[in-house]
Amino acid sequence: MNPYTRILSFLAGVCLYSLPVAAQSGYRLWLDFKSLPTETADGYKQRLTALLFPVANQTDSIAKQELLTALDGLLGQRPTSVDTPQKTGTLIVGTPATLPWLAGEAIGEHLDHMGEEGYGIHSTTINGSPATVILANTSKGVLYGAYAFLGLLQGGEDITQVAITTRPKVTLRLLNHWDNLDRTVERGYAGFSLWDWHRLPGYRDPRYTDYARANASIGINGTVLNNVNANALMLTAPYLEKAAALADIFRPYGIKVYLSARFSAPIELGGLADADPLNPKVQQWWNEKVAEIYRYIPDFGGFLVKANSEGQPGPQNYGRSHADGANMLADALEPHNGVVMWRAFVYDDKEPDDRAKQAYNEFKPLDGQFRGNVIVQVKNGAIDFQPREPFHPLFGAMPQTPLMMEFQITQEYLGFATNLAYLGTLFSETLQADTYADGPQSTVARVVDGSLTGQSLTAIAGVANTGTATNWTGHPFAQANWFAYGQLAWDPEADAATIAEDWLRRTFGNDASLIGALLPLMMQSREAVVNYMTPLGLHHLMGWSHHYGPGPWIKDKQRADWTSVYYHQADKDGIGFDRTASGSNALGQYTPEVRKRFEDPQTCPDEYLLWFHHLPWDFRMKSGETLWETLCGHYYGGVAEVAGMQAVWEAQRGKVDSTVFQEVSDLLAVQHEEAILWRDACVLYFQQFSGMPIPEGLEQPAHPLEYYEHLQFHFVPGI
Ligand code: GCV
Repeated sequence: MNPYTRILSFLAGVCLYSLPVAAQSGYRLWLDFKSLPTETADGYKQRLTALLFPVANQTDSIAKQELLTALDGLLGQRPTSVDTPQKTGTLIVGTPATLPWLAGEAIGEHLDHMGEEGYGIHSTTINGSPATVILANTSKGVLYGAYAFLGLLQGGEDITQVAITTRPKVTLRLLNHWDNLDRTVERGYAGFSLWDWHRLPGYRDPRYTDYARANASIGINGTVLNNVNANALMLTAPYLEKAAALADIFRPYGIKVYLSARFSAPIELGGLADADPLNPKVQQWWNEKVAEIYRYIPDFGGFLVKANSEGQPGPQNYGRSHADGANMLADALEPHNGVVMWRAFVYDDKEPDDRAKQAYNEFKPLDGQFRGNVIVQVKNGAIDFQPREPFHPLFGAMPQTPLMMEFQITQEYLGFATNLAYLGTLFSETLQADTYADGPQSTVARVVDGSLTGQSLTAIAGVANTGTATNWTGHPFAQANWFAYGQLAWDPEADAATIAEDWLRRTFGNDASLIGALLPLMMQSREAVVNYMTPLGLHHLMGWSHHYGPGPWIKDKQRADWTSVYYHQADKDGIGFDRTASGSNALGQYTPEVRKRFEDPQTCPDEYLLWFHHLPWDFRMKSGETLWETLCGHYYGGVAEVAGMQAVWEAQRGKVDSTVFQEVSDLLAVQHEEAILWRDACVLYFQQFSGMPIPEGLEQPAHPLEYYEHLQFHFVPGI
């Protein structure tokens, strides 16, 4: 890097917040370090009068600048930069390289537990004077520690007794952008792609820095820039140069760039006759392409691949397996330390007996056949990011293969950017699910963090919900899902409620009544969506193709498993997909303990009942009600819950920024209408089969079923 570029990129590094103040509503995310109440600030000021932070590189500079700016904002006091600990309270920040003497202090022993990316935050005494120390083995750890420390202050935590030592349990913590080169975002509801490809690499939008900063603040260390439905052009020199510009901006924030690779690129770009992974010319093409990428991006992370899925090309086009395809790319990347993230979201185009079984059927036999730098990326459930799915049966079923989790942060199936749905609960529910792969406590979290099977290559991905929207995510509360994903990627055992509270405090401040009201609202919000969209284990009932609104009537499409009737199987005799031994036996893909939990409809948890069972409308639920009554109860209950959320929010008027207040208020009103739409459409649709009345006392739908069936939505975002 020449000196001029270095200065420019440093300035970009410290140029926080690119938008004019008037347009900033929500732009600052959880990093808006506004002044704390005087009493809280005064409590901190004494301990934070001086800052001892020797800077060795650009990452250190960023961390130092963040601390100085944020402390100024929070406390109205900028600490004095010093070279030695002071008699007054000093904030000491460094690594063994920048502060060698720290390793000799008692707190230095914590360094052994921090690894490459972890950090410690400890209140201590140095030379008899109070000190707060942020220490780490690397500058990246220091940066994470600085953000975490500022989070403590935002939350009003007592910093006289802090003793935190932490390291991430998962090594690669990534966002997956389903961003296309024309700047549309597949299943994106927050505007267009952040990547302004046309103006890159010449123009480096300061927003790229703010993006990196937001991710670093929650421990995300990688980003896949382009859609898994990949365009081969992404691998051409002009686009690699653009990607390299982004990589340069992200690097000091500890974020690596990855790319989605189109499997047929050797044909499209290289003019080869095929893309057969066992064709030496194809291997050679990839070797050279990968070497070229590393010339542009020396720390390139690797490829994400969607192959033989939903029309994407892949090794099966040549009679080869997923392992053959992944290994070919892995061999090209291995000399450069790159990885292949090979997606298990596959289903073939023959009429399947049950799409839920297909990934397991294709991948389980390949266990142990992948190269060491391949990790198989598995969605949280076996169908497709539904409001609720049981955990994917592949978790725990491939002990000899690193498996990574793919969550969807963008709300494709949970109401886009109009519905408030806190997803920390969804993510956590999957991570805490017990696979029983190696006895009890074999949670999905332990598959993902590698501890169950001793895997050292560990990773997690979240399909991003970011875009050009001023507030990044469309719905102000969708920021919480980005935040929660980052926290759970760092520690899959983390508690969803604690994360939600942390986000609330960092976003809205520490008003106890506000937190007391909004925390339960967030914690219940996803369940409300489940209730008015797909209760009791129903799934895939959404509108055709754009996935907006209800569409339980969708049928007769080119593939049965793209329709709704395929999944709910409602008829005069009942509703639900029999996945027990008497049906598709998808349940047979789980361990006996999990099978036992789900196989008897009398004991199967209500949440998963119709996922695994086809039951008569008058089936007696554990509550004593019929299935039909319970189904109606959930649909109506979901709408009532949204009305409850509206009331709770209304009570916060005056306690949050007025622009954000109004936006959330308006969106909750939209959500309420959409919830009624879902409820009425689904209840009327299913009623034609149940032949039973909507239970007494519940409001009748405003229109007949035909009205809902004929609703058309044009220009829906995200396609
Ligand atoms: C990127 C679902 C989505 C598609 C998405 C696909 C995938 O089918 O609707 O938009 O494509 O999942 O995860 O590959």
